[in-house]
Amino acid sequence: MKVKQLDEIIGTKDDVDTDTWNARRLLLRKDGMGFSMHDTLIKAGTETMIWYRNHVEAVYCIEGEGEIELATGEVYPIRPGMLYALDGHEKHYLRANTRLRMVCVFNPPLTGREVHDQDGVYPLVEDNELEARC
Ligand code: 9YT
Repeated sequence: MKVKQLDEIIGTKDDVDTDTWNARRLLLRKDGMGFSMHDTLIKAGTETMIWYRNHVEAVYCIEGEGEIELATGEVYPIRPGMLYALDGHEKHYLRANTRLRMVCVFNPPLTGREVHDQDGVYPLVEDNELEARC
């Protein structure tokens, strides 16, 4: 069994900060669970275009207020207790009215360094590439 504390992740390479979000990656592919789990802060007043073309993601809001808008135009408010599961690789906009704190789970698991490209996509890291990177 593994035990981790958020405090031990903050400030390390598994604490990934961008203009619009800050993902504290608690479990990654290297942990061998088959998914990754992140405690992610979405910065207040931001909008992020996201498209997990290579992953499914479940997101559970534990703090803050915001919304998710799908490419179809459907808008869902986000508040504590709201979960969304992107089981169809939906392209979306994530907006934070106040700072959002989200628990995010990805399958396949992130390896750790991923940030969105210009299309909002995280690359899929294959086994052979991972070995080359490590
Ligand atoms: C909710 C969401 O997708 N935020 C972007 C960051 C991502 N969850 C991550 O890498 O932790």
